[in-house]
Amino acid sequence: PSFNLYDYHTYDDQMAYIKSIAQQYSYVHLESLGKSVEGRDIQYLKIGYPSNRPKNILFIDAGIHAREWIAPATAICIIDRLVTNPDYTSLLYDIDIYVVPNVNPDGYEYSRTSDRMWRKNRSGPRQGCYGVDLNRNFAFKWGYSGVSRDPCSETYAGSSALSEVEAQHLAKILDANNNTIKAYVTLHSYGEDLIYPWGYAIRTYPSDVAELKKLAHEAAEAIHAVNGTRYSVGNSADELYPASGASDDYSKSIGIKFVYTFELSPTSSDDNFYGYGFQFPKEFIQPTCEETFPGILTIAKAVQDTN
Ligand code: 0X9
Ligand code: ZN
Repeated sequence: PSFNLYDYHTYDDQMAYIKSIAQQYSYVHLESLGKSVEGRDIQYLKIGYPSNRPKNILFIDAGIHAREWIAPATAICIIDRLVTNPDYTSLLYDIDIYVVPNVNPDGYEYSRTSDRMWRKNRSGPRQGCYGVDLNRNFAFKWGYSGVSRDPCSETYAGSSALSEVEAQHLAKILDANNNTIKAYVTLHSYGEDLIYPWGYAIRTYPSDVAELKKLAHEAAEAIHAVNGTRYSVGNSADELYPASGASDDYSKSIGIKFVYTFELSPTSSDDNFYGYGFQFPKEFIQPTCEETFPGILTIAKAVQDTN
């Protein structure tokens, strides 16, 4: 009742909010992926009406990187939009939408209370340093590019593929549903980019890249129509940089069709890396959610069309 969608919240408050949504709506269920390394429960929502046949799934996660606060805030706002608007009832009869608002609760809390620029999880220490970059820890081309073997680095890939419990939990649910998850969207910040695999090497694309690109452009167009924000669409390695072991490449490698990383606002052109890029004022949560939501709906409709 008192939850403000347009503010940044503690992890406990985020979880209390999604729990309250599950209690309020019969077609929403609260589940757990498992615990983080510090023992926080990584909870998520399954949104969709029951059906006799297996339903295809749009899987959304956020918060893999601790400091990217706009991502969990947007995920939670997307949940609110989906459940409070009756326009989406028929969509939710056709497909299920799973939303994990915060994959890395330990890192998020550390970013809130100790080091605003924290990116990794909080495992360790190793050589006196904490954390693995969860978006370098997945089991596809692990350690191949854009990673560090130094535990003190921001992009430390971990001691082995899936060494981290948070990555294990996410991989497990993706693996278990790889035939029915038709789209995987992972919310990050920042840059205003909508990027697709493969991310591990430049100019290296899945065989269905034309379809990925087409849907990405449709989603970017839907985003643009809201406030005029122009997302750059492209291959993640070409558009940003090569980096392997990320959750998007992993999802694509296990056969999920439409795989996207959203780098939410702000854009990188008008700020400084250690400035408000990650420290995006709460006033921007609402416009970011309002424009991201139709981008997500575009992908949800593509999942619906796979029926
Ligand atoms: O480097 C990352 O993990 C992502 N950018 S961020 O600024 N949020 O850290 C981009 C990941 C893109 N995907 C792959 N390289 N596979
Ligand atoms: Zn990120």
